[in-house]
Formats: sequence, structure tokens, C-alpha cells
Amino acid sequence: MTKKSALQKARAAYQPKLPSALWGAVKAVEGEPTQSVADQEEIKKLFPNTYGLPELTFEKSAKTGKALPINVGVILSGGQAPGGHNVISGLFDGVKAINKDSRLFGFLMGPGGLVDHNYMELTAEIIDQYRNTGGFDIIGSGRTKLEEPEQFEKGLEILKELNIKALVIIGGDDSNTNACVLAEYYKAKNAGVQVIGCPKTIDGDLKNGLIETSFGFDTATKVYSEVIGNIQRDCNSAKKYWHFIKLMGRSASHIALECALQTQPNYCVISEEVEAKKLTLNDIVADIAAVVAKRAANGNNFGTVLIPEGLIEFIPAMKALIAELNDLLARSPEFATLDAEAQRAYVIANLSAENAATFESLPVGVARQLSLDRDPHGNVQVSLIETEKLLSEMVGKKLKAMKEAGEYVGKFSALHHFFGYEGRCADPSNFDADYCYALGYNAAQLINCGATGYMSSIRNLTKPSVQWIAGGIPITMMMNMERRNGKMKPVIQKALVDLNGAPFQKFAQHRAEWAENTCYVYPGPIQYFGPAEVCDQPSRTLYYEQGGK
Ligand code: FBP
Repeated sequence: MTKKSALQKARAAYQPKLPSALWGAVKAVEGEPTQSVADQEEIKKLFPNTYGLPELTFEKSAKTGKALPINVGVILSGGQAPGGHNVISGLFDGVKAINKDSRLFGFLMGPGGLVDHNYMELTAEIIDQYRNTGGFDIIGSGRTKLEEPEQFEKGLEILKELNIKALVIIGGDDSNTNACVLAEYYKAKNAGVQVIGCPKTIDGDLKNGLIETSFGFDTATKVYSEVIGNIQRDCNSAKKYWHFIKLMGRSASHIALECALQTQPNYCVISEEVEAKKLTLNDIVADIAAVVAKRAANGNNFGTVLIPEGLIEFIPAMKALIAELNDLLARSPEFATLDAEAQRAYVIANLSAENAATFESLPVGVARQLSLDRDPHGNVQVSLIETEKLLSEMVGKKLKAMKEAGEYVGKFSALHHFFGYEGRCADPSNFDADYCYALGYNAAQLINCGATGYMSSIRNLTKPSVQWIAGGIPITMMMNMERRNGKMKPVIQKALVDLNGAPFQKFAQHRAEWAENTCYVYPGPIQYFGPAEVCDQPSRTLYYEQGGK
């Protein structure tokens, strides 16, 4: 057995707090039939058996007596997010509460484990080793996209063999889209397997009115904010560096915005604003350079700039380029066989003149990254693009020109950071520990009431956990049609930063002051033991979204 840290030992004893609706027997109360967020006719046609289901809310029930034992499978899908182990331990405790002879099987290394029949039984002894810990190492994760009937059939073989009646897929928007497709497929053929999704992603972009946040966002942003705070303190002590900090979050800028709200940096780019205002890379660079110059004029040759990982895809010219590249690469199987130089020439020769010009204007490394392999869901691997270096280099050049024009006097020395993987496997905060455990336990209740094609939903999250509302949301409700790999596909709509929403408005109200002055906040490390106002704070995003001032 591996050696445990003192914190690990102490955290193992933490008992996550369940919403009171889930204490003891529950009954599911049905709401109104639902509709998808957009493209209703197409989605209805694609999901005839799982479209329009009612929202479910759990209430305490006076019913006694045990249900029959049930075998359940679980899959961790996509990027790691703090709290995954608690979803699994909540699910385990939930299925055991249904009947102590129920069994839980974990498919290994993501959805691929289902297709390839790689699994392990999760016993109480194993589960107890992982309660309240970060990481997905209990069964591993992967990004195999479940979309072909052959994969569903291979999966069904092992589900039947293990007598598994329900499968829980813990994943982000793409993985829950797959969960929905799988639920529809098994329902259509009366396979006798229910499929339930759980909202996971540090990116925070899997949310809507009924899914208030995805798990992992709270912990990951607290970890990044701690380190940004430390950098800011260093920066305010030495007063000689500008720190360009890229933050994970493939698409939406929720992570950058949350960290900005927690730490009050001098500058934070919000990709959604860049897109809405149709800003170019040069506009962003000019804006940052103006902040650097203004601070320098006040004698402050230091500062912090937060950059969301997904920025590149939101700059309108880049977005158009990536969309055309996606289509081009999807219909060019020969592309992968070419060497780097030939690939560049191929792209330039086959893109429209405008997009080819944008492609050629980029630093060669960035351009190459855009034309490399997509992940299995067709996404550009933005975490590999060094936007922080690209921006600081361009800011440096701009400042040089400003200096020559007599518009800037100062020193500009830049350092670079990328915070992403550091936060994805941290021990879950109390919020994520409780939220995840409740999501898993609640998934067991959804299974028990026969639901399929639902996402486990726990709401009212800024209230104490006993007051949280538990239930299920039909996944089809979150879907719309989008172009992926050159084809229109039904997918869960991503929740981007709402520029009219309270979190962004709060940031917009203060950013000029944070830019010019030094208003840094130092959040410090996540606290697991101590007063509730230190240990149980929800994210600023959730707090402002739910009316906090
Ligand atoms: P999910 O959407 O699967 O939760 O993944 C989120 C994420 O952490 C992104 O923020 C990041 O761009 C990506 O995963 C990195 O992918 P990988 O883990 O494959 O390097």
C-alpha cells in the first residue's frame, strides 16, 4: 500500500454532508415535460425515446422495505476534476443503501474500458482508500468517444455478462452527450440498461438553470487562485516582473474570470468579450500594453495578466480559420501522412484566401498547433498553444514601438506560467467533496427510480448542503445541433461566460481600478478544517450568480 500523507489520513475520515432530501427513502416527483434548448425538431427526431422527459425532484418518502440488489457500472470520462472519487463513493454508498448486495463495477481508463471489456469490481475496501481524495486514479479516465453502434454493442456484451442494469458516466459536455446517445440506443432496443450522467469539468462550462455548476471547478479555481495570489505577492515584493498566466479552460473563460474575482489581477482577458467586441489579437495586445504603460508611469513596472486557455478560438479571425481547418482536416485523410512543411503548404493552398492569410500571419509554432490532431471529440488541443508567450512577446514589441514614439517610459520583463494540470487532481474542497458525494448518491436514486438519459442534479448550492435540492434533468434538454468534424451533430450546448451575468459585471465594474492600482487579494491554500466562512465558501461565480453582493 502507498504511504499516506497526514492530510490524506485526516481527510479519509471526513463524512460528506448529504442534502436532507436524500436521507432515507426517497420518492421522485415529476415536473413538466421538457424541451431541448434549441433545434427541438431535430433533437426530438434523433432521440425519440428520451426526448421530452420530465424534470425529476427527490423528496423524502415514508416508504419502507428494500429494493432488489442492482449491479451498476461507472466510467470516468475526459479530463480529471477534483471530486471524481467522491462521486464514485457516493454512488457506491447509494447503491448499497438500495440493497447491500448491490455491486459496483468500474470500467478502466474511460469509455474505452466499456468497449474493450476492461473493468474491476469496486469493493468497500477499495472505495475506502479513495474517499475525499483528488484524482481519477481509482479506475482511470480517457477520452474515447462513444458514438458508433458497434461500440454500444460491444459495451452491451459486457454489461449483460456482468448483469449490469445501469451505467453512470461521469464527464463533461461531450461525455454527457455520449451518455445521452447511449441511453437512447439502449432504450430503443429495450436493452434493459439505464444510463445516467454526472456533470464533471473544471472548465465550469457544463451548467444551466438546473445544473448550477460542474464539479471540480470550485477546487481547481481555488488552487489556481492560491498560486496566482502567491505570484502577486512575489510580484508586489520584487516589483520587477510582469507575469503572464495562462489558465486552463478549453473554451469558456469561467476559470480565468473566477480567478480574477478571487485575486484581483491587473488584467484578465475574457474570451467571450473578445468575441462579442470582435477584437483582434492586436487590439488585446494594445490594451495590455496601455495598462503596462500606465502602471509604469506610476512607477509600477510589474503586474499580472490572466489569459484563458481558449482565447485563440474566440478571436473572430481565428475562429473562422479553425472552423475551416476543422472541415478541411476532416475531409483530408492524406494530411496526416505529410511532413510538417508539406502540411503547412497543404493548409495554405487549400484554405480560403482570407483564412490562409491569417494562418500565415501566425507564429509558425502556433499555426502548426492549430493544424495538428484534434482530440477524439474534434477539439483543437488549446492547452498546447502557448498563448501567454505569444501575447507577452507581442506586448513587448508594442511597448518598444511606444517607447520609440515617446508614449512609454519603463521596464518590461515578462515571466510565463500555465496553470492547469496542477489543479485538476487536488483534494476536493469541502464544497466539491459534499457536492460530488451527493451527485453520486443521487445518481443511485435516479437508477432506483428507473430513470435513463438523465443527468444527476444537485441545486441550491450556495445554501448549506442539507438544503440542497436533489433530482434529475433529462440530458436532451441541454442539447442543440452543432458542427463537429465537418458534420452537424447533437451536442450539449456549452455554457460560455455571460457578459450580462453578475460575475462578469462584477469584474467589469472593478477592472480599471485593479489595472491601475495594486489591489491584489491573496486567497491562500484551500482549508479543509476550520471555520465555515473559510472552509465552505462556494466559488465567487456561483455566489454572484445566485444573488450574492
Ligand atoms: P474536460 O472537458 O474533459 O473536463 O477537460 C477539461 C480540460 O482540463 C481542459 O481544460 C483542457 O483543455 C483539457 O482538459 C486538456 O486535455 P488533456 O487532459 O487531454 O490534456
